Amino acid sequence: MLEHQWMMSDKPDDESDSSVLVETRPKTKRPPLYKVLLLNDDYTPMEFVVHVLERFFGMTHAQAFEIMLTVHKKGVAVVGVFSHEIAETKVGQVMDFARRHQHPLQCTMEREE
Ligand code: TYC
Repeated sequence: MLEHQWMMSDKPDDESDSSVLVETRPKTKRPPLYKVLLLNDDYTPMEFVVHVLERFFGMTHAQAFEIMLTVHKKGVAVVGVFSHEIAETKVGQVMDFARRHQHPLQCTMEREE
């Protein structure tokens, strides 16, 4: 009785050619996150900034007061981290609210490393 030998590509579902089926790591990348920054200025009232942080960033009065003081002393602070779309919305809401109240408060966003 002759022994049968499988030859290259004569076997059903041949996976011996490494160029055909190679395990690759899934290339799914998480979407980047964006820091929303609040900037200090000399004119916006402290209570207005506290109100902004409560209203648009869901902070308690105590949290908002603490972050406001950090911005006042250090010049800038991260007030939240969001997807690009949510960060843009928050920046727009703060800038619009400040403009409507004629305060020079500035809010920007920055891509996280
Ligand atoms: N520096 C402002 C003042 O003394 C208060 C202030 C805090 C303004 C934070 C902006 O993002 C700000 N009235």
